[in-house]
Amino acid sequence: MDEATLRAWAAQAGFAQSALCSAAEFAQARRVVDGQAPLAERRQLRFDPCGDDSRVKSLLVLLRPYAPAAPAQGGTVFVDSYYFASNAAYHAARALEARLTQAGCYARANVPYPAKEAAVRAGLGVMGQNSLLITPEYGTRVVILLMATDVEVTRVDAPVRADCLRCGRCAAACPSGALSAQGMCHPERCLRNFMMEGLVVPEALREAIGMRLIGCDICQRVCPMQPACAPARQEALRLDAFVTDDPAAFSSAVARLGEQIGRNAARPQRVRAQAALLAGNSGNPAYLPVLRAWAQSPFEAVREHARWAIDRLQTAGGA
Ligand code: B12
Ligand code: SF4
Ligand code: SF4
Repeated sequence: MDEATLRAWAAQAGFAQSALCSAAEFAQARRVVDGQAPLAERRQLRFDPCGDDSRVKSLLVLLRPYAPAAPAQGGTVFVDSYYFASNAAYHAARALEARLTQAGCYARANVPYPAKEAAVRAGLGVMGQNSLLITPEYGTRVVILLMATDVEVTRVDAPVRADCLRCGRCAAACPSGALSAQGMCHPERCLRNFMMEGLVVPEALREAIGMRLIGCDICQRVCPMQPACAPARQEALRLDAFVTDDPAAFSSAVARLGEQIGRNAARPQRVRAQAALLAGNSGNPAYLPVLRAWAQSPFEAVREHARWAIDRLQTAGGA
C-alpha cells in the first residue's frame, strides 16, 4: 500500500487529518525534558517502534478534532469533550486497523509512543507552551492516535503554518501552576492527572477541580491559536446521577458514562471518588447523607474525598 491510499482510508475512517512519520527517525528523537522519564515509564510509553517490531516502518498519526465542552452549570458536571472524541477515535482506529490487516498490510492501532512528538515529526503542527500540539486548522483540540504500519514514508509536505505565540496566557491561567515557561506540563501539579485516577487528590488541588468530573481545558480555552468554534453539543451530565444512595441508579449512570468516554476511564469507585469531591465543591448540603455513607467506604479515595466534602459543606452552613 502507498501513503496516499493509506491516508485516504484514514479519512474514510473518520480522521480529519493524517500523516506518516518515519519509525526509525522517531526512535532517535527520544528527549527527556524536565525530568519526565519516570512519567513516561509510569504510563508505559515506548520510544522505539522498529525495535519493538522489525516490520514497522512508519507511525501513521491520526487526528480527530473536537469542539470545546460547555462549562458546568446548574448542577451539571464538566466532562471535557476530548474524552468523548477520544473514545470514538479509539474505535475508528481499530476499524481502520482491521481494514488494513484484511488488505494484507501490517497495522497496529493505538500504539503507546509519545503522540505529540510523532505529530510534530509528521508535520501536523507545532508544540505549544501549554505542552500540547497546535495544529493550523483545529488549534490544540485534536485527539492524536498512532498506528504502527509497514508503509514507507514518501511524502514531503510544505512546512506547517501553526505557531505558538509564546504569550504565556496558558501558563498564567493554569489554576495550579502546572506549565513551565519551557512548555512542559508538570503532571504532579496538573489537575487532570488526579481526575478519576483512583488516587487521593492532594488537598491543595481539590477546590480548584471545581465541578470537573474528567478533563480540564483552561490552558486551551485561553489560547489565541484556537479557531472560533461553537461548543460541542453533548449530553449534560448531572452530579445527582452519581451522588446517589441508589446502587442501581449509580450503576446505570456509570454505565452510560462508560459508553460515552470508555469503560476503562469510567470505573465505578473512581467515578464515586471524583463525584465526592465535586459534591464538596457544589455548596449543596443535600448531598450530605450520601457523603456520610461514602465516608465509611473501604476505598481510600472515596472515603477521604467524602470526609473532605462533608467538612466543606458543613463549614459552608450545611446541616
Ligand atoms: C501522560 C499524559 C498526560 C499526563 C501528563 C501530561 C504531560 N505533559 O506529559 C496528564 C494526566 C497530566 C495529561 C493531561 C492532559 N492531556 Co495528556 N497525555 C498523556 C499521554 C498518555 C502521554 C504523554 C507523556 O507522558 N509523554 C512522555 C513525555 C516524555 O513525552 P511528551 O510529553 O510527549 O514530550 C515529548 C515531545 O512532546 C517532545 N517535546 C517536548 N517539548 C517539545 C518541544 C518541541 C518544540 C518539540 C518539537 C518536541 C517537544 O519531547 C518529549 C519526549 O519525546 C499522551 C498520549 C501519548 N501517547 O502521547 C496524552 C496526550 C498528550 N494528552 C492529551 C490531552 C488532550 C490532555 C489534556 C488536555 C486532557 C484534558 N482535557 O484534561 C490534559 C492537558 C495537560 C497539558 N497541558 O499538557 C493529548 C494531547 C493532544 C494535543 N493537542 O497535544 C494526548 C496526545 C492524548 C491523545 N491521544 O490525544 N496527559
Ligand atoms: S496560550 Fe500563548 S503561549 Fe500558550 S500555547 Fe497558546 S499561543 Fe502558545
Ligand atoms: S489541564 Fe488544567 S491543570 Fe493541567 S496544565 Fe492545563 S490548565 Fe493546568
